[in-house]
Amino acid sequence: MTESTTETCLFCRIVRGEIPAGRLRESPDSLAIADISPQAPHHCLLIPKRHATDIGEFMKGPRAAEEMADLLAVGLGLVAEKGLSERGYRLVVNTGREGGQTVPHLHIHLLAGREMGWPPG
Ligand code: IU
Repeated sequence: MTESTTETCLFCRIVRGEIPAGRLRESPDSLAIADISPQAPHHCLLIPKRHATDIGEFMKGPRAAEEMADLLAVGLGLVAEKGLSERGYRLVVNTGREGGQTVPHLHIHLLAGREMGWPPG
């Protein structure tokens, strides 16, 4: 699915402001929100405004490289703002069923503030 937006997608609805969320940072192409069920002291979601179900679909877009760079820049802005780089942090893209993806709109998890295990569960 590569439409720019959808009526029913949860994250498209958050981007449009139809569903409230803890909006942390925004650019014309990207939105960062606080995860509703945080798995670490800092748990944000970096969401591209253009709808794509996963990273494979997203990267087919004509401006994908630019949009992805912007999404990461928004995330790194949060890293700087919250002072996370010294202790470290983790970026995660769950993809598909076995990858643990539950919301079918690409998003990058930004997790920080506790010791992370490896491998992830
Ligand atoms: P996942 O990688 O697709 O499993 O991540 C989806 C995330 O979206 C997950 O961490 C949820 O807690 C989060 N989330 C949210 O922030 N707000 C919501 O209304 C819903 C899910 I539903």
